[in-house]
Amino acid sequence: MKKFLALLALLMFVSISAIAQQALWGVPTIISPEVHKDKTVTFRLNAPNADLVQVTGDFLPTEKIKTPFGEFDGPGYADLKKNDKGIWEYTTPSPLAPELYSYTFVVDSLKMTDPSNIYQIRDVASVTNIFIVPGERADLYSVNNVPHGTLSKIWYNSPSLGMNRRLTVYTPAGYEDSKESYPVFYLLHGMGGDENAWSELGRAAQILDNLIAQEKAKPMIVVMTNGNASQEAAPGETSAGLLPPTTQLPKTMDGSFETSFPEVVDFIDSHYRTIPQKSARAIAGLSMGGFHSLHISKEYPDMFDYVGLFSAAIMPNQGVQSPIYSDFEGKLKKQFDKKPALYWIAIGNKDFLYDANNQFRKILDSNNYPYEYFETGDGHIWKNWRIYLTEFIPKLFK
Ligand code: FER
Repeated sequence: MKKFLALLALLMFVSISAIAQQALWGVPTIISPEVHKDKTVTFRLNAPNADLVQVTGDFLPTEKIKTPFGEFDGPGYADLKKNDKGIWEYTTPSPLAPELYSYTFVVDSLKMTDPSNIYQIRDVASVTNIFIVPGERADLYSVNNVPHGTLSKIWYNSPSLGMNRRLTVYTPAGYEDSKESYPVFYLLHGMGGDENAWSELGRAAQILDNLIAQEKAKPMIVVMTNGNASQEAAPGETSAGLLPPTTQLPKTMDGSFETSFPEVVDFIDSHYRTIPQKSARAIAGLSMGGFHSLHISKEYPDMFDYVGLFSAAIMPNQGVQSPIYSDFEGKLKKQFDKKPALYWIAIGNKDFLYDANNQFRKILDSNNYPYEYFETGDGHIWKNWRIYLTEFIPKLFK
């Protein structure tokens, strides 16, 4: 009997541990990437049978790539070298500037993420690894030892779009225990993005935590919408199942999202402790989200005192019909007659929307509408949008 009980106990232990320990043995045995003290970085991949291992990412000098929008500078490539243990390795020849970088490996022409690096993010339909070279502005992208805000995923009802839709909402540290009311910043993503984009690719929560802790930003609520009017939520977060992400969604940039936007503001003002007035509301977005911010802020000129266009698309595509886009200059005049506290335009000098932004600025200039302009290098990339966010937030709610 004793023997039987001991056997039973052993069997139970083995079966429980088989369930409990299935992931315990997956700890990587090599370190990749390794960010050295001198800010050079080493990438490693254990692939003894591979013939060619490369790393591609935005830390490398750019190369020309073909896209549906034309030819642009894209992430460059570097070859790894195999050592006698079958481990491929590449160390950057010089220190990298502080920044959040993304990369993948290419193994015998197969693009793959780094199995030693669990830190991955999705950008539209691509997944890449990330690493941070610390220092300067990049320290705003790291989780630091400061009070942290809360990120919530919350559903609101949109009668005009006919569905419940998901928002990501950042409430600043202390929100839960305070009785205060806060200003609200609506932060909008680009094409192929969703309500997750700014918190994941844009490091919005880290940037806000850090700027608020440094007293460079007012504590604020930040609402990250889903700007795809045909979508309830990010891919995989709806009853439609684990759909592949796409930029080709119905109702893209056709006026539907702009028309529905007051429903978001009403929901936020009725569910959070907000200061429900123009002087305490900001709206900004990247690319399609900049386009949305431009058109929403001029459609509802009493709603937002602070407007940010980050690498924004400006005009609707040809053939798009919506009252939202009619009387462009007349509505702009109404908006600027009401003297917004800040109209802020930022773009990289290699962005495919650079010329469109110049033309828009000419319209503003010729009417003497005041705005601030911030130009960076590079093109239509997340590095720029994180920079713009860190520049824009300290200007809000002064
Ligand atoms: C366009 C220019 C820019 C356009 C879309 C964009 C659909 C948006 C790009 C982005 O959000 O990254 O003409 O047409």
